Amino acid sequence: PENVSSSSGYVGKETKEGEDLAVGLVSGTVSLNDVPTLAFPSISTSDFQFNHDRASDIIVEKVEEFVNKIGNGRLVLVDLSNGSKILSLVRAKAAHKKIDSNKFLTFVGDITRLYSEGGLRCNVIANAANWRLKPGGGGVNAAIFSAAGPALEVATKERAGSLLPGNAVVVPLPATSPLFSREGITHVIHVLGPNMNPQRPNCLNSDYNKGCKVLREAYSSLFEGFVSIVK
Ligand code: AR6
Repeated sequence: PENVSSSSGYVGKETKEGEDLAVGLVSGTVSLNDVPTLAFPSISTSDFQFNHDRASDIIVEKVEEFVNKIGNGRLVLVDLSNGSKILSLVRAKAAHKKIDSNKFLTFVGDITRLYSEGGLRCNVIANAANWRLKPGGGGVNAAIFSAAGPALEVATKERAGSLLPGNAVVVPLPATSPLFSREGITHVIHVLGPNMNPQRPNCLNSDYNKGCKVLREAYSSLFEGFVSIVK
C-alpha cells in the first residue's frame, strides 16, 4: 500500500479484499483484523481558518479523553499532504502526552480513498460540514459528498436538515454508495466546527474563547457519535 508508513507508526499489512469486506459488513460478520476505526479531518482549520496551534491542543485533549471509551477502536487524524502543519503539531503533542499509538494515529491521504489507495481500513469517516449539510463548497465536504454519490445526500436529509456549530450527526451510508463498496465505510459523521472566516456564515470574529469551546464541543459530539456506532 502507498503512503502507509509516511506519517505514522502504522504498518500496512492488511490484505486487500474489498468485496469480502463489503459482504462481511452487509451480513454483520466482521473479520478479526477489522478494528472499528474513525478517520477524521482537522475540523475548521482550513476554510474556516481556525488557528492551528489552538486546534492541535484541542484535538489531542479530546483524543486523550475518548481513547479509552472506544473499546478496541482506533482514531485516525487524516490530512492530504505530508507537509500538513496540523498533522505535525498533533503528532508532536500526542507523543509528548504518550497517547497510545495503536489507538491514535495520523495518516496522509485522501479521506475518500483510505482503503483503496492507502490500505487503511476505516469503517467510519468524519466530514467537516457546512451548517446546511449541503454538498460542494470545497474542502473535505465537497470531496466526501462527491465520492459518496447521491446516496449520502439522501441519507443525510433523512437524519438532519442543518447543524449548529459544535454539533455532529451520524449518517449510516447506504450500501449503494461507492464509499461503502470500495472503501468499506458504513457511516459518515458530519461535524460543524466553529467558523473564523468572515466570508462564511456565523463568523466568530476572532473570539477564541467561544471558538475553542465550540471546537471542543464539535470533537466531543464527533467522538460520542463514533462510540455510539462501536457499541
Ligand atoms: N482528505 C483528507 N483531508 C482533507 C481532504 C481530503 N479529501 N480535503 C481537505 N482536507 P476544510 P473546514 C483537510 O476546509 O476548515 C467546506 O467548504 C484540510 O487540509 O475542508 O472545517 C464546508 O462546506 C483540512 O486539514 O474544512 C464548510 O463550509 C481539513 O480537511 C467549510 O469548508 C478541513 O478543511 C468547512 O471548513
